[in-house]
Amino acid sequence: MNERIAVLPGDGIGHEVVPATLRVLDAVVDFEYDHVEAGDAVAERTGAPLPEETLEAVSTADATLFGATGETSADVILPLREAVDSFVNIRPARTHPGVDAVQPDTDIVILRENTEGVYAGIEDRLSEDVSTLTRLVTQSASRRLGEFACEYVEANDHDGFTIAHKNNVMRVTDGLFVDTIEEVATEHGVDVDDAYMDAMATHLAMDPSQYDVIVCPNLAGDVLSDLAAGLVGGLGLLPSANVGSDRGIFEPVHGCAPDIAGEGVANPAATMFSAAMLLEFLDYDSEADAVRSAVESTLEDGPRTPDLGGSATTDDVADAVIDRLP
Ligand code: GGG
Repeated sequence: MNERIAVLPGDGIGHEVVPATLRVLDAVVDFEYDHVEAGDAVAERTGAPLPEETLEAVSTADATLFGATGETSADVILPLREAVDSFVNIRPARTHPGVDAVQPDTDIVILRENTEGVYAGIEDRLSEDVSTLTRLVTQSASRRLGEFACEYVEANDHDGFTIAHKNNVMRVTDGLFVDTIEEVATEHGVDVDDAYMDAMATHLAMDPSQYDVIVCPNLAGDVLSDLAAGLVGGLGLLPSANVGSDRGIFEPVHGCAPDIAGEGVANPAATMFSAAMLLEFLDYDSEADAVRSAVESTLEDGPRTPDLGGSATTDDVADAVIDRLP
């Protein structure tokens, strides 16, 4: 039976990079698509950003290809991640031959905790003057992330991982996060070290080669991955996989880019790399390799969108990628 993929472009350039990526997917697999909607435009039209049928489609699909949302991100992507029990967001950042990079030696993978931290949504407005945010860190989520990190480094031949944290300030929450993950790494015999996330940001900007796999809390992962995108050529290049026990949501790291939305010039590479991660997740390994190689080859000497210094359209890039598939 064909895999059933929920397709959710979201807002802005999501409506450009997702269709371009579906053309590439259609050239290598025969999936059944369930087209659904959510985001700012849906909220404006209906009053609610995440329709029930979208939640249902994503909760039951084999995987979801997601574009981007804007103002309603918290109301869309956070419940969707919860719906597929996605406890980790995998965000690889590496340089690509032919693409100018601030740091050409970047090859890191960020494993971002995906359910809690300051993104748990526990915020309050206590008075005109005072607002609060509760930072949730549990031993169970930290353990689950630690287990995943150990299995990930073992399966992908990494030497170990570095935990990014701020346990000198957030002593209780990041204390629990670091202690739990270190304990799991010791149980697995996996090498682990740690770094303060602020110092890590400086190290990443100056010499990213000192890091390989980084395991971090939710907000730190969101910020560090955008920093990593800046090192390798921009947000148009970074994919991500929200992985749960048996479902996943695959999305570019970038947002809906209202400044260029509608012009047809958004870089689809991040979404295409995300589609390659989706294929891998569903065990279509050779198709994943084919898509990844075709996108790499296009980045190296094919048409480029304006973010990479070219004048090609999103569809020109998709055409070139499809031409380079085996
Ligand atoms: N496709 C990525 C996207 O829509 N990003 C918007 C955003 O703010 N995401 C928050 C998050 O990744 O937690």
